[in-house]
Amino acid sequence: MDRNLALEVVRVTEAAALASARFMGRGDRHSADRSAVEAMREAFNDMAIDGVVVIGEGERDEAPMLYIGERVGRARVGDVELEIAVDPLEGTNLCATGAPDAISVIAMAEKGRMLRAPDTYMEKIAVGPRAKGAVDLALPPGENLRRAAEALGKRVEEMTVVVLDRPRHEGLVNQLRDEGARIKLIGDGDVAGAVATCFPETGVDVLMGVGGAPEGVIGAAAVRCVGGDFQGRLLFRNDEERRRAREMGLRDLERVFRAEDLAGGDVMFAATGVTNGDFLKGVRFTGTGAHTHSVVMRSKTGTVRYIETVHHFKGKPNYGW
Ligand code: VTB
Repeated sequence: MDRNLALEVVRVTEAAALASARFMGRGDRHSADRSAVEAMREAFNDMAIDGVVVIGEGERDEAPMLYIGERVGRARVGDVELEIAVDPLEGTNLCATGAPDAISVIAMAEKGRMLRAPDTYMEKIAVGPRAKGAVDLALPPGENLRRAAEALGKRVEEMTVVVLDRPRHEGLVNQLRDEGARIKLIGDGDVAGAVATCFPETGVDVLMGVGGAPEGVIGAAAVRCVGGDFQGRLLFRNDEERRRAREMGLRDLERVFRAEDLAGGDVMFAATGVTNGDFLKGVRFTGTGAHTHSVVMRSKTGTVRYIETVHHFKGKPNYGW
């Protein structure tokens, strides 16, 4: 994957972040999401790739754009063929309420290397590079916590585990509390939670619990870029979900997926902050433009680039901001 794509992909997440940030705290998550989707779709047209959306806004008949199977990018002769996972606004409620850690994200992989994840739940565990190999989704949460703590050279009481704040996590949260761990309950956005485990300055050590499967693929791509560990197992609510998973080509529905199974080969990950977060600053409007804060990383080299951009709205393509 051409390294020059790193800058191009950031333009696309920036466009979506700028558009949705207009709706921060306005209590309207649908408009925030729609504006992010529209801006991202439009910004893709300028990108020198021949991409296909593998993880997107839904099936073709339920999403007007960025649907699964949609071709995106300039698609000229010679443009690289890529599989793309998008979440134009990860954390729609976070944006609608002005809560931290709403981001706009894209992950890209070589053709054939990204899992077609059904829109089901996924049980996940993520840790940063220093704890890679120490955890195993098949083990109980307490055991994983202790193993990760040992790998990081910390006491369990010094560990911070990110968990989505959902009733389904009551048992998990109780177990972690019994172990003595510190817990950060988040309203939404477990992609940002997975990414945070790889960056010690966030203070986050482990992500655990059940979130969306599509977000699992994006989180795995991110974690792979920096050598962290991500494992996921699909969870189905009913037979209809199982049927759809089989239809999408999955055979072993109980399987624990490793990061490489979710997003293999060369992958690239880019995110732009919408609201201020542990890892990225949110969009700040200035009157004549805006400042954005993004990260882009590649698995091939492990390079992590932070990009702070000063946008002047005069004379720029207008994606709805
Ligand atoms: C998580 C979270 C997302 O969905 O994947 C979650 O990271 C799982 O679904 O931001 P539930 O809301 O049903 O728990 C989101 O909250 C939204 O896609």
